[in-house]
Amino acid sequence: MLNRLVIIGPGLIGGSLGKAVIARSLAREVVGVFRQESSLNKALALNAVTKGYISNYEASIKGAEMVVIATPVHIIKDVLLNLSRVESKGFIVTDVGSTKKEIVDFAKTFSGKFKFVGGHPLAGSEKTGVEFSQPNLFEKAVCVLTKDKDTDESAVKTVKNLWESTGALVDVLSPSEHDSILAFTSHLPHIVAYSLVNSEDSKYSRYMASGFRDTSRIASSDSILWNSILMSNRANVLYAISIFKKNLDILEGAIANGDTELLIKKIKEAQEVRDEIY
Ligand code: TYR
Repeated sequence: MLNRLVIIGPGLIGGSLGKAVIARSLAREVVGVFRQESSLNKALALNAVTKGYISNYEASIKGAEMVVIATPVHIIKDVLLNLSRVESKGFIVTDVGSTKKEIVDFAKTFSGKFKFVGGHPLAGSEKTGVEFSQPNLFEKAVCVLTKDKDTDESAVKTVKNLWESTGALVDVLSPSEHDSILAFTSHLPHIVAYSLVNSEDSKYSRYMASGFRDTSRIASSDSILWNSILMSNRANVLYAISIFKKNLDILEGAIANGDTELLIKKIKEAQEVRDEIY
C-alpha cells in the first residue's frame, strides 16, 4: 500500500484512477492537485480524491511516493517543471498522456529530481471531466508504460504494480514504439472521424443511421486536447494519414472504374480484419 498518491489534474482518467485506488485501498491518501476550487470540490464530493490542493505542489507532494500527471498532453511539461521545483526528492512520476516520446524526453531533464515512467492507459471516451470518472474504468484495459535506456527498472515495476492493481493489463513499450502504434490505432481514427463529420451536413441528421453514429463518436472529443495530441506526434500522424489516403484512393479508383472485383476484395479484407479484432 502506498502512503500518498498524488494525482495532478484529476478528470475522467485521473478521477477514475483516484476512485479505483480508494475503492481498492491501494494508498492511504489520494491527493489531487487542481487549478480551480470548483474542480477540487467536485472531485472530493465524488470521492475521486481524499484530499485536494489548488496548485500547491509543495504541500501535496510531501510524503508522496508517486505522482500521476493526469492533465491534457500540452500541460504535462509545465507540470514536470513545477514538480522539479518542490523540496522533496526521489519520488516516482508517471503520466497518462496520449503521446509519449516528447514527454519522456522532456522528463529526462529532471532525472536527478525524480524517476519518470511514461504511462498511457487506453481507456476513457470522448467525454472529459471528473464527473465521468468510474472506479472500474481500467478493468481489463491495456495500459502502456514506456521504457528506454534511461528508465529506472524498479520505478517501472512500482508503476506497473499500481496499474495492475486497478485491473489494467500492462504492456511495456519504448516511447517511439508507443507513438508509432498509437498514430494508427488512436490518432488516425480521430482524424478520420473529424473528416467524416466535416463532410456531412447536420441538416440531414434525420437520415444518419447507426453507421454514422458508430464512425463519428470520437469527433465529439475535446478540441484543445486533441490538438495537443496530434501536434505532439506529428511525424507518425502524417505517416498514418498518408497510408489512409492510399487506401481511400484504392476505393475511389475501384468505384470510378466500376471495378467490382477490387471493391469487393477491399471490403472483404476490411471485414476480415474487423471481425478478427472484435
Ligand atoms: N477517444 C477514445 C475513445 O473515445 C478514448 C481515448 C482517448 C483513449 C485518448 C486513449 C487516449 O489517449 O474511445
